[in-house]
Amino acid sequence: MEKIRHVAIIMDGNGRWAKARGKIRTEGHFKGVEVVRDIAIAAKERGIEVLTLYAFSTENWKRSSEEVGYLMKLPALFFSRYLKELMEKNIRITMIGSLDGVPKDTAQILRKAMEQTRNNTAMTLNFAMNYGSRREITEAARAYAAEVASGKIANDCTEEQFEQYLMTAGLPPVDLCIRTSKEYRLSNFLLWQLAYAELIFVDVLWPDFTSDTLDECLLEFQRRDRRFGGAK
Ligand code: V0D
Repeated sequence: MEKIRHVAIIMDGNGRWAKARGKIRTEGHFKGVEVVRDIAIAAKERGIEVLTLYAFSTENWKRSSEEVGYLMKLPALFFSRYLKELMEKNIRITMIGSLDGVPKDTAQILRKAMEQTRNNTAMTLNFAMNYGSRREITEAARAYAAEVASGKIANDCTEEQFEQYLMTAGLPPVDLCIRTSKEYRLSNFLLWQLAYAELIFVDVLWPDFTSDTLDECLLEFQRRDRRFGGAK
């Protein structure tokens, strides 16, 4: 049994879930928040060290202002309901992406939750917020170039050194990426980090995703032979 340290999830299908029930899209997002809590707890119980969830992409700003406005209130809803429990369960909240453009009150709530949980050690619940992988890599390249230009370092970095400029620096490598809702794309999520990860696409809408679905994915991961391109 290979240990799974880091799981990433593209949480898709909230709109479709709502539509199928004659509800509006935001009702799917609302249900999705509860599922985030359930899957975070389940992941912790299974010994996963880091769970990275794609909450809001740099492309999501193109949605209607009503929907964006609603989505931006969900972190506050999430923490008002679950921060106490996350503290009790010793879960640390971190973020990748950028708080630029995020409403001030929401950004403040996110910073406060990170600050309050930063010494927790049971699991890291890492939210990708206003995140895009190409932007992440571009910014890493700029930061690296700036250090070379200022003479701090030589222009001879390896992959291992370059990775230290990505927002996931310090986290274990991603072992498994799950995408829900029958979409078969990475949608600008963790492009560098998923180079050797197992990819699992499940025909379950995010609001219907349960700890049993997670267990099926973890079983499928164990069935696959991970060779990292070697002959073994
Ligand atoms: C809607 C399904 C939790 C995906 C899950 C801002 C789309 C529910 C958070 C959250 C969203 C984010 C950061 C944080 C704590 C909680 C969240 C968004 C959307 C977009 F620190 N659920 N959730 N954020 N949805």
